[in-house]
Amino acid sequence: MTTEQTFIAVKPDGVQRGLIGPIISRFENRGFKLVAIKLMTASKEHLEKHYEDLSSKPFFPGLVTYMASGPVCAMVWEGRDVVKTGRAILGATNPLQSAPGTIRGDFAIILIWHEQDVGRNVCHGSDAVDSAKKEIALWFKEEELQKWKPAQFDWVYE
Ligand code: YYY
Ligand code: MG
Repeated sequence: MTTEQTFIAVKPDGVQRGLIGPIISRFENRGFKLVAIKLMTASKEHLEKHYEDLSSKPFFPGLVTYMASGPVCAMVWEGRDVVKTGRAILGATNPLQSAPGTIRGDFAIILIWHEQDVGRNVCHGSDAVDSAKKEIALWFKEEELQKWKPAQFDWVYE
C-alpha cells in the first residue's frame, strides 16, 4: 500500500468563489483519502517559503501578495500516485491551456481584458513527491495528519 501524499490548496479566488466543495469532490471521486484540511490566511513570509523556488520570477511579489490576501483551504491528500494524478486533476498552470474536465479548465476564469491572469488559477498542487513533502511539512504539523482507513479502501485498491 502506498502512502504517497500531496499538498493541495484552494487559492483565495477559489475560496471566495465557493469552490472548496467541488475541488474536494474531485479528489474524493478518484478514491483519494483526505488526511488533513484547514482554512488559513497565510503570512507573506510563509508564502515566500512555499514558493521559494520561484523567488527570482517577475511575478513572485504579486503571487505572494495575492496568496496572502485571504483564506486558502490547505489540504493533504493521500493515495497511489496522488502527486502526479493530482496535477492531472488540476490541469495546466495557465487557464488558457488547462483542458476542460480539469479543475482549472472548468473553473479558472479567463479575463479577456486582462493581459496576465495566470495567477488566478483557483488551486495549487505539489509538482513532485519531494516538493509535496516539503510543502506538507510547511503547512501542517505531523499531528494534524490523520491516520485512518476509509471504508471504501478495499473497493478502490485491488
Ligand atoms: O505549479 P503551478 O501552480 O501549476 O505553477 P508554478 O509554475 O509553480 O507557478 C506557481 C503559480 O505562480 C501559478 O499557479 C500561478 C503563478 N504564475 C503567474 O502568476 N505567472 C506565471 N507566468 C507563472 C505562474
Ligand atoms: Mg508549482
